[in-house]
Order: sequence, then structure tokens, then C-alpha cells
Amino acid sequence: MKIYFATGNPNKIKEANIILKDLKNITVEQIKCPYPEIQGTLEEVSEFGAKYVYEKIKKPIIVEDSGFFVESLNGFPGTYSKYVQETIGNEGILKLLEDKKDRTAYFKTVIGYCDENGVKLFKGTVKGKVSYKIRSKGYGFAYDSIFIPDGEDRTFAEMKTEEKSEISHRKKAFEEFKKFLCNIQ
Ligand code: ITT
Repeated sequence: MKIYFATGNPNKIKEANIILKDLKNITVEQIKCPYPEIQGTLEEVSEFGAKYVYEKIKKPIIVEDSGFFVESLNGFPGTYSKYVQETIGNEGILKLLEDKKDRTAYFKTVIGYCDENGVKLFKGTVKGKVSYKIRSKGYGFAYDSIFIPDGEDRTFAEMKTEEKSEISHRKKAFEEFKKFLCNIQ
């Protein structure tokens, strides 16, 4: 079974393929089919996007909306994560946290899957802390170089993609999706 993943972000495809690699009869293939990113929660964006792309291609499709939520900034950047990454970036987030003691943060992913039976959502979160500096060994992307998952000393960008993909928000959401796929096959 081939599932299309509508995303402009090749890192998401790489991580999805690592996470789903034990499902031998499933392949995930990127398609570039832009969908309107409505202003709303991750759930609303994923549901809308999955239905929208399904209507266009009429093939099993996933879209995935993720966000980075910092507790002491009341969840900012959250649903604005993409815009914030492209504007103030990780340096800007570290500046906003300069005088904050609480550095807890989490990533959340919501996968929207749509086929002829309608849309289903699968969610995953990972908790951790914002680092004091940008720390990277060249792995990962975007917020990965300022996020240290609980139980680790390294940022996601200091872990190989395979290691990140054992514990990440994306892993948890795709594990839920996997269970669903096993039931419908
Ligand atoms: P799409 O085409 O799939 O929408 P995107 O990169 O715009 O790709 P999102 O809107 O889901 O993805 O992500 C919001 C922001 O969060 C964006 O800047 C992403 O690069 C970033 N992000 C998403 N997943 C991440 C992860 O696992 N680690 C670090 N940053 C991540």
C-alpha cells in the first residue's frame, strides 16, 4: 500500500520512513500538494489539510502539522512555529527565555490521514527543556538544536535521526498511525 505524504519538508519524510520501516507493505511517498494552512489548532490544520488533499488526489494521504510549545511563554510559538522559525528563529526564542527559570517545552505532532472512509487524527508529544545555547551536530532541523528531551543531555540536533526517531513526538504519532494501519490491512 502506498500512502502519500503532502509536505514541503523532506525531513518529515525521512523520519516517517525510519519510524515505519518495519511495515514491509507500506511505502510513504512525498507529494508536493500545498493545502491552505488555516489559522487554528494543529488538529484543525491537519484535518482540513488531509481532507483538502484527498479531494484533489483521491488516494490515501497524510498531512502532518507540528508545533513547538514553550511553557513559560504560554505555549508560544505553538501554532505559529513555522513563522517564528522563519523570523526570529532559535536565537530569538533563546532571547525571550533569557530571564526565565522555567525552560520546559514540548513538541506536538498531529497526523491527519484521509482515505475513502474519511479522516482520522493521530497525535504525539515529547516533553523536555529549552537549552541555553544552540547545540547541534548537524542532525535534525528547525527547533531541534534548542530542544533537550526529558531523560537526555543532548539536543535532538545532537542525536542521529534514528535516535531522535525512537522518542520523538513524530514517533509517537506515527506509532498510533501504525496501529490503525495494521487494523485496516
Ligand atoms: P509542511 O510542509 O509539512 O507543513 P513544515 O516544515 O511547514 O512542513 P510544520 O508547519 O508542521 O512543518 O512545522 C512548524 C514548524 O516546526 C516548522 O518551522 C518546522 O520546521 C518545525 N518542526 C516541525 N517538526 C519539527 C521537529 O521534529 N523538530 C524541529 N522542528 C520541527
